[in-house]
Amino acid sequence: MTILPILVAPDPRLKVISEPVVDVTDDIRKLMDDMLETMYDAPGIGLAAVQVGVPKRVIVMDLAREGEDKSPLFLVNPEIVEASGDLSVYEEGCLSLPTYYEDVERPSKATVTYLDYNGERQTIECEGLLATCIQHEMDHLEGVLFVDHISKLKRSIILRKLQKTKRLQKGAA
Ligand code: GNR
Ligand code: NI
Repeated sequence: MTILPILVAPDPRLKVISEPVVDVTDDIRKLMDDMLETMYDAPGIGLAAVQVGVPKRVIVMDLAREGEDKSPLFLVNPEIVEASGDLSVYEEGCLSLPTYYEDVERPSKATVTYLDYNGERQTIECEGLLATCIQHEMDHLEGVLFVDHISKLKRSIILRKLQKTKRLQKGAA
């Protein structure tokens, strides 16, 4: 398995709309294995393929806490088939927006269908952090980041600071 570099905003590759996967092949499974290792290393609770520069509709997640057994979830071509009218607010972070956290409001519950690691269709009912995380990851597949859900002022401050950090890192190298 390989730890892949994670793209950090602002980066035009994070705005690309990801393509559906035609078939869950060994190559897709290898991508999911590498993404999972990358996510655990980061560490994070979810990762979309586009965050490692692969614009395919592939997501890995693991909501297990430190000390608990790992429980990886692999979602290919996920679709929200139902979302609740009631919303909840969660303070979100993103590996592509390192060190920034903001409250985001989303449907509290969602029903999601997807293909699993073996290419079999699954349906899950999500609520709480799982619902938040799945919607956050599915946004990535549309080129959307959590900062796109907050005020324009907060968004531009965060993106400007990240741009500046990149400039300073380039200069130091
Ligand atoms: O690790 C992550 N934590 C997190 C916290 C609250 C809401 C969403 C997330 S997802 C994020 C990893 C990530 O950037 N996935 O795309
Ligand atoms: Ni993210």
